[in-house]
Amino acid sequence: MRGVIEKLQKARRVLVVSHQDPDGDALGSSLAMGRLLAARDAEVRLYSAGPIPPEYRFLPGLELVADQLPPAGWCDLALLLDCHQLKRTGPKAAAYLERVDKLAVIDHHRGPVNLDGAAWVDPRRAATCEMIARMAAAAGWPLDQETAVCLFVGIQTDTGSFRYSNCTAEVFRLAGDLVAAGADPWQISQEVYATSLQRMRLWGRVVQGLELLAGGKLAVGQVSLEDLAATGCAPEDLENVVEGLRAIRGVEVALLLRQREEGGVKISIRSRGALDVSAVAMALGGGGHHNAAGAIVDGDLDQVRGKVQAMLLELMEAA
Ligand SMILES: [Mn+2]
Repeated sequence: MRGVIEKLQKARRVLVVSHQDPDGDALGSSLAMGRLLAARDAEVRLYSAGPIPPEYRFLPGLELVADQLPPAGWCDLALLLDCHQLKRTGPKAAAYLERVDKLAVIDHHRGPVNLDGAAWVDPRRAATCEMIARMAAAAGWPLDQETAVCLFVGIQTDTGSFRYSNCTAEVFRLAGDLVAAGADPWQISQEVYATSLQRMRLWGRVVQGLELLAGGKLAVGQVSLEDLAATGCAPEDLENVVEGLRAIRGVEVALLLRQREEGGVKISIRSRGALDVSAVAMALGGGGHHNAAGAIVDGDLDQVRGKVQAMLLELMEAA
């Protein structure tokens, strides 16, 4: 953390980059960091390859998050948030970051860290926003209300609304500080958990086709391009669906597969308790956490489904 604070204190022009398909933590941490740096008179650009899910459009300053990179050589520091692999930022940003001299990282995902620069990667932390809240306190940087809202959203969404096992006493304390600084949990929750008729219809399709395997311990759902087209949904409308599958009593692992327009299949895996699904995701070129992981896998829906199902069944048998 100290190394990152030092780099941030010296930097005058900072490019903040989070991962592709940003979630509440990626967007919340980018916007909060942008505000904290601007308050210290640094020039800041925020980049995300998108798409930005509609439930986060209320975040203060969201219009500053662009899928446009500054001219080469603009920044004296690039800060990678909520990921620590260049490829997670999307092809455009990854190529750009290859050529940046100074890099810093704040992230809580598992996986090998082989980046030069100040990398603060701590998989024990529930959210990148939790890390930034701790860093701001350690550095003595005050939080205004907007920053508190952004950090609260990241912590709230990455803990499944304060339900997951990553939600420690310290996370509750930090969240309490953010509420005291002006983050309103009810107002924020109304925005973050609002749904739509299209989404409900997509949910219906996933549930209709849902399969329970291994005596009800493995739930597998899938979404084809046709499902998206028929319901008028976009890929980002699937946020929280896989968590819903895991919530079925008796299910230990939930797998959601989504056919991608760009080719290949996006898989999201969730587990309960001791079952570590990040290893399966990593073996497929992805990553994540103990109980929540994902990857993009080449192949069509049936092929990828068969392959990943087999890997998960093996993992569950070994456990
Ligand atoms: Mn996160």
